[in-house]
Amino acid sequence: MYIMDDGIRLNAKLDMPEKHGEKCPLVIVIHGFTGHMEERHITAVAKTLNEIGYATLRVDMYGHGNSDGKFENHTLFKWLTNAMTVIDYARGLDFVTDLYLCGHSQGGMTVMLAGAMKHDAIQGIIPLSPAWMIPEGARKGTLLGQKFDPDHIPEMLPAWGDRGLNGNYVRAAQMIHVEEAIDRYTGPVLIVHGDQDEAVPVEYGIRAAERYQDCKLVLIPGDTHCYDYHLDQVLDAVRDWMMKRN
Ligand code: FER
Repeated sequence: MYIMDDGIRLNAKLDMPEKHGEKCPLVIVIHGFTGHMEERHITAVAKTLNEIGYATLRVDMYGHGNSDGKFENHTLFKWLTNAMTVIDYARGLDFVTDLYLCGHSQGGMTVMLAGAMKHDAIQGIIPLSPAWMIPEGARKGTLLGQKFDPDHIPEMLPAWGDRGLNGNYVRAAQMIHVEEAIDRYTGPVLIVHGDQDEAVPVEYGIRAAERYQDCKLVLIPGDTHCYDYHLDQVLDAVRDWMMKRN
């Protein structure tokens, strides 16, 4: 299924809970940078939510998975407008009661920002290992393990593997201030972060949790960015927190 965002097709998959009545709550689930909706940790989180009565809407964001747009042309601005469109789509579904946002890494930062922008439309957010050091890195000139002059951004940056990334990604990221989004969102938050995260230092999960008004933080000892060792503990954290809300 595709959700249209101003001419861009966003590949999306709706999974209903195992047991449900006419209506149920729904969680939008967003992958990270270079990721997609079929990644192991993304499908596992969605399945866990489906088991406890939540529908899930997994989405491939601009330039990722089977959505339109080129990876090299994606920016956080594009992901944010994607997220707002997907939230509006979900709110328009007849069966949806409450609405939650869950995202991993760059998708985690996206739900922090979209949660602030759409705070009146959602009941809670779950940033998983949120990569909210990206704007800071863009301003300092350190991203993707590379250094560049933040005042003279290259046209293209070499990104993961053989993929390049347009310098406009960095320009957009430089203008984003996640602290403002944290302060603006006063609803409930669950942050989960592995303390051996090699891509997003765990300190970012801790700092965000301290700054949010109403946040539960679950640290996973020994785990990595994509939860290679203890995905089950991530799922337990999400299940425990969401069970109390439904
Ligand atoms: C970076 C480190 C991590 C970066 C992006 C990420 C664009 C995002 C990771 C993810 O979403 O999984 O330097 O630069």
